[in-house]
Amino acid sequence: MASKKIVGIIMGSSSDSRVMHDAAKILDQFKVPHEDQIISAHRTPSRLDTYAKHAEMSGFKVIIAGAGGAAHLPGMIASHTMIPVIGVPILVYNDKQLKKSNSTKFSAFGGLDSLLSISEMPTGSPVVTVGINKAANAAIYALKILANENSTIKRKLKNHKFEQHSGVIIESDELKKRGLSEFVKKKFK
Ligand code: RP5
Repeated sequence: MASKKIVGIIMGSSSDSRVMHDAAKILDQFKVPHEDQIISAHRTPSRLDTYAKHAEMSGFKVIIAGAGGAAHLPGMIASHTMIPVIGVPILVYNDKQLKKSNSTKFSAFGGLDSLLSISEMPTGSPVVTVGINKAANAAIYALKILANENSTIKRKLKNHKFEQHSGVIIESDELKKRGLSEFVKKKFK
């Protein structure tokens, strides 16, 4: 596939990067080039317009925008561009500390704040919204949009669906063979 970046991944803070990495992983798996940036709607407001112009000049076909809390980024970007925006509501992860720790910080309402902020855009500037922290789904949705014009991506998506189907059949056969008690013991040991 060509190396021209066709998807923009943006996030409101470096603390969103761990969640947004899930989107990058899927796009990488499908060999779809993407550009990743931090654009904060409240800390760098002047960059919103600049980024939207940059995205259009670059020929991005989709923008995936993740933000937590009041989560203005996806909606603000959508209001600045014709490019479809997929919003990822983030239940904030604190990975900003120099020393990596497993401790997490949560947005005040467990991500519901960002989910509503992103999905409840007033009529006129829609943002398609995935579930809380579901950056992988945002990437899959982006691929579906791209697949309208790209038969290679469409073929890979069909294969991805087939793999999901086969995965369930394989697990179901094993469950049937072992019985539920043994299956659970093995799967969650
Ligand atoms: C939002 O505020 C960001 O998208 C992030 O999810 C949240 C918290 O940001 P930090 O305080 O961790 O930078 O703008």
